[in-house]
Amino acid sequence: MMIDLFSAMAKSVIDGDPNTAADLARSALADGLAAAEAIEKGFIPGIREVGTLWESGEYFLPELIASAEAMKAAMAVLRPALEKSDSASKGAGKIVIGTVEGDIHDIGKNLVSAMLTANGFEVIDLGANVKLIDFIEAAKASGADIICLSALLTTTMLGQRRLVDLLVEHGLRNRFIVLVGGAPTSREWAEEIGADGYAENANGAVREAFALMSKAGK
Ligand code: B12
Repeated sequence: MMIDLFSAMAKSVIDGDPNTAADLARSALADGLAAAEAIEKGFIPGIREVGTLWESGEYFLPELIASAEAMKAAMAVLRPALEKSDSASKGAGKIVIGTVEGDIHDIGKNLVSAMLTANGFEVIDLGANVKLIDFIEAAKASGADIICLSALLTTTMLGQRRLVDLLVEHGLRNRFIVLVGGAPTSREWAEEIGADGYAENANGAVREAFALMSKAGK
């Protein structure tokens, strides 16, 4: 049963068991399950639960790290399938993405990156803990349309504001679309800091990226 499979996926992340997580991901693909569905209905609920267990003091850093490893093991199996574009919309635009400096959370950013790739965007992924100036340099060098900034900490989300300010200081604000996301951020936050867009999840990021591209006449 599918429900059992999804809860086994969630459990493998909660238990911090990368081998089981990868096995479940592999067998899901073999059974014809869509990678996106396995992630959304199986693995993400698992890592969310881990966040709750951490918040309530039941999980400590070692458990958090083990769970993140399990999540990554599943993603490593699922990401190639996720990125296999239906190629209807190649050349949707060029995107530079990364998690801002001081922040090493990259699971959500990787998911956003994979979904954008799957939808025809050319994605330059700078990784996590990325210096703000490096986003700007990479965007300039590649002629990117959009800069995507991920932040998972209330402290590092301030880097998103700083990036927008830096673009203004460099006279580049009109050259790039800025799209922000990550658990502590919101549409209100995006508006407050003068970013162009915000999305709550990876599918939303794809929708928002397309909408912002057409709004900018690109
Ligand atoms: C896994 C995890 C870790 C892993 C990260 C592994 C990795 N490689 O990513 C490890 C163990 C390393 C870790 C470390 C820490 N963590 Co942590 N971590 C989490 C946890 C449990 C899950 C995050 C996650 O992967 N979620 C799943 C993904 C799929 O969701 P997501 O990241 O939100 O991304 C989605 C959306 O936000 C959106 N999105 C994301 N990025 C972008 C970008 C754009 C442009 C767009 C449009 C959309 C978008 O789309 C994504 C897909 O749907 C969260 C709990 C939580 N509720 O978020 C805490 C959490 C983020 N961590 C927290 C903390 C405190 C820490 C530490 C400081 C702990 C410590 N004391 O050392 C360190 C920070 C180290 C650092 N400097 O960065 C806090 C942050 C509190 C705060 N408000 O600031 C949280 C919220 C836990 C908590 N409730 O207290 N963590």
